Amino acid sequence: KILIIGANGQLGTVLTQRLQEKWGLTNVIASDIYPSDNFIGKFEILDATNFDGVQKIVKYYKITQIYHLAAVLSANGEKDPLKTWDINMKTLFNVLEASRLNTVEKVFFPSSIAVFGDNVQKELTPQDSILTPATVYGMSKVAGENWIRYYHEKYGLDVRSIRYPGVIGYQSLPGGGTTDYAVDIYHKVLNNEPFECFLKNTTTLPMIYMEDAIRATIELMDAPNANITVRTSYNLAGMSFNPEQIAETIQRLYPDFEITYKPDFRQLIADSWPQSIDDSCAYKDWNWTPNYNLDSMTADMFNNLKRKED
Ligand code: VAH
Repeated sequence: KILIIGANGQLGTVLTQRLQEKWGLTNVIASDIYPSDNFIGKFEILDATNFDGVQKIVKYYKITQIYHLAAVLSANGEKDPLKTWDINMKTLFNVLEASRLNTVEKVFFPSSIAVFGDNVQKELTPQDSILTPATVYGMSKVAGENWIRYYHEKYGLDVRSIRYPGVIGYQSLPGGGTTDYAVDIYHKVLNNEPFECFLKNTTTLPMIYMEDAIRATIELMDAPNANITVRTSYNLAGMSFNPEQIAETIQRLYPDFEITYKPDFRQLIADSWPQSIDDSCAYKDWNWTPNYNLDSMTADMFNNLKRKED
């Protein structure tokens, strides 16, 4: 039985559907802090900062895998630093303890390129870079990576993790990330609205299309235990682009689309992040390779967003 925590989130929404397809509706328990309208499948209201709440579900359903996808993201997280730290860490501790003390065999913990700070190689950032993140969200992911390695070393818990780049998808709206301009831009085009970008036109960031991000997650979790040599979190690369480049791919299809740039506090966060990622460990250990580039992502985004509107 699979438990997804944060099933209403940007990743959780899509991963839940994919896990239902893979394991069957009755074997997947989706959960979040608030209900999800017209959800198909098993759903539990769960505040994962409450240990008893997490353990109750793990015991009742005899959960064997947990995907912990609940967190306060980078930009939103800066509004209340100590609350962000508390939520991101307490939920992880509850997942790790409820897993160790019960039937859970595998745990997935999402990390992020937000773990990297100013003092790393910005191009093809190495897997074993020094981690001095600029945001509380990034700090909570660095701490989380060390805690999951600790639970693997001390208790033998099979916890696996990916440092996601900015994730772009049509299935869900993002919540408070620094890379979310690249999701919002597609919605603005289809609403015939001009787009004001909160990052500079030249801000290149590592990104990944939702289809690739979800496939990477499943492929990592399906890989033989012996192949996993990284027990903090795997670097993962999809593509890299800046606002000017994504606007160009869009203007090829929508010539009248207009973009203006009005950098805000999120520019400082983006400037502290890498421009591209070296994901050779993911390739070596579990054959990772992305399928989507900026053009094929843009085509797929519009095909699906327009279908949703029809
Ligand atoms: C954020 N979308 O912006 C998330 C992600 C790499 C970015 O961590 O916070």
